[in-house]
Amino acid sequence: MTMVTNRVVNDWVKEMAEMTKPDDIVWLDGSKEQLEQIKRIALETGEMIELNQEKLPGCLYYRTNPKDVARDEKRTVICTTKKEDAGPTNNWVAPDEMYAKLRGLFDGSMKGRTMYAIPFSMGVPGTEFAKIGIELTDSIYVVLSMAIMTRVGQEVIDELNAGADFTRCLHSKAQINEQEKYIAHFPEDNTIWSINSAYGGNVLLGKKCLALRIGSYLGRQEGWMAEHMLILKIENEAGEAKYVCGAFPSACGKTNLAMLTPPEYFRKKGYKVSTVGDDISWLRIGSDGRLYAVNPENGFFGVAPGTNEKSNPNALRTTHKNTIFTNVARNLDDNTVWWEKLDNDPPENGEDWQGRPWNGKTSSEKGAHPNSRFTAPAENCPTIADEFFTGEGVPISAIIFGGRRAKAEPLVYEARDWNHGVFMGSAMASETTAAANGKVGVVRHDPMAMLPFCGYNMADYFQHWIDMGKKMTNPPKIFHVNWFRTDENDEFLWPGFGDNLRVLLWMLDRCDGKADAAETPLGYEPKAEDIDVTGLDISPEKIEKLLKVDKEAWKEEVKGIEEFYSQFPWLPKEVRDSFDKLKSEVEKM
Ligand code: SAT
Ligand code: MN
Repeated sequence: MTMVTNRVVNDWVKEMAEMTKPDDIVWLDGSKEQLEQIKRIALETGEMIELNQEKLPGCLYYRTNPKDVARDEKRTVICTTKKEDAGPTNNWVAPDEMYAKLRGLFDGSMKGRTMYAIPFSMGVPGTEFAKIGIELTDSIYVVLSMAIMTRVGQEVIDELNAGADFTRCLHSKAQINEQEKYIAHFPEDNTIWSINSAYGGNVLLGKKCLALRIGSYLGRQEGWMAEHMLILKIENEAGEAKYVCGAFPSACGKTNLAMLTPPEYFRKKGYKVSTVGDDISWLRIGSDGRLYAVNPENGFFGVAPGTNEKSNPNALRTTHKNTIFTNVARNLDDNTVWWEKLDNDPPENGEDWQGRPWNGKTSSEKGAHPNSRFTAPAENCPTIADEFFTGEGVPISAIIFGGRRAKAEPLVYEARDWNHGVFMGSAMASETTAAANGKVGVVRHDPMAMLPFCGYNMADYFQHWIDMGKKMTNPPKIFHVNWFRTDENDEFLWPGFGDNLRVLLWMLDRCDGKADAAETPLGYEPKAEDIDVTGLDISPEKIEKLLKVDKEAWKEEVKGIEEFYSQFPWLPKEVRDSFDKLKSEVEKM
């Protein structure tokens, strides 16, 4: 391995090591041999557990501290010189103050440990989209996870030695003291410091911290977008490919949609769905005036519970080798893993996510934590698209916004134009999930699914969307979906999963000018007969219910949006105008 010769890099690593005082520093070269060696250390210390190597080759098991099981939004801060640059939806601390506090916490935090230096790329190195980072960490779990989730190694070192800029990422698990946990972003310095956590979203700093918070900040400066979006490729019977992006809050089915299995009727006709990404998109305008997207990640950090042969067989396949399982239940008889809804055969002789003896057949307690995860290489995915590997960007026909909403939100509607679509994204709300600490099932506004991930003022972010629209001659159409609407008995009205393709196909027909639609106060809706339900047992009345725009419910929605907007001293005029129009149209219903 060639050494890192870039002085800026070496000075920074030296400074961080002087503060954190590790026993030694190990640079990652991305080789299998080195990772294997590091893994052995984690197995020896008991930090990680090797699973059944016949059934789950290369797979490891990891447990976090029971108080450290999800992203922590309260402890996540954006440190900009001016408070208004972080905006009303972010926690803000002045950079000097935060650095001072964190220097105190990082002082000696790696004593007795090794500091690993991970050179990584988000995006395929050398492509227009790619960005480089270095994460310094004292956690082997982070090392092995980053080796799955990002592209680590020599190519990145070569770029650094050629003088490439990089995001400075520092992580120490320290004592996992929740009182002193911070995930701090310094966008003006291209720097992230995270301490006292060992849970994925807080510590795999390439993911939410770099690819979304710092990424969105850089995107605004440099004229591109970093979004919390999956990327899906859909091929029709003639083999023509189209690509869509979808923004949904955490744990609302992005991974399932990204790996969708078409219903049999469409499969037989020759439809094919492949996966480009399941969580993050970086988007740039191409020379043809269209919007192009890449997935900057190299793996999936997916929610385990609910993943099964029916809901997502592709995700299940993806996790059968070289995967790290976090906070799921263990089957001690054959040293494999289990989680709720995996199958109807929970282990009798098991261990729950906290390592306590657990009989899944008789216990009323959950075996896996609701936010337990798999960290799996994208290359394992049976439906991974070729375009994932080139990192060149795929042209996006449609952008989908969606949330988890029992009431009010119809199955699908289309924005009248880009600006109206930006409004729709800004007004999005969803029921909270176990992906973040806090109450579950409460409706909260989550614009573009970016509320926890936007690295700057959200009003500026809406403006950036509007500005990007002005630069595109052929922008994607924008849609809103809700797979989670329920009836009077709280039963889901729509089957979801693979059948979501039926809704996607209506959207793509709209993009081609081939499908009909009706005007509603929300935008264009399909008529019940416009959605192809061949092979699905669903009554036209149910579809009507799914599409219904209820005046009383929408009067409440309008109030909720108004209240959410009230925290912003200003909003783009285009967003305000769309809101005013919605409000008056709902009144007129
Ligand atoms: O824990 S992560 O932030 O990486 C996943 C998510 O919440 O979307
Ligand atoms: Mn996510």
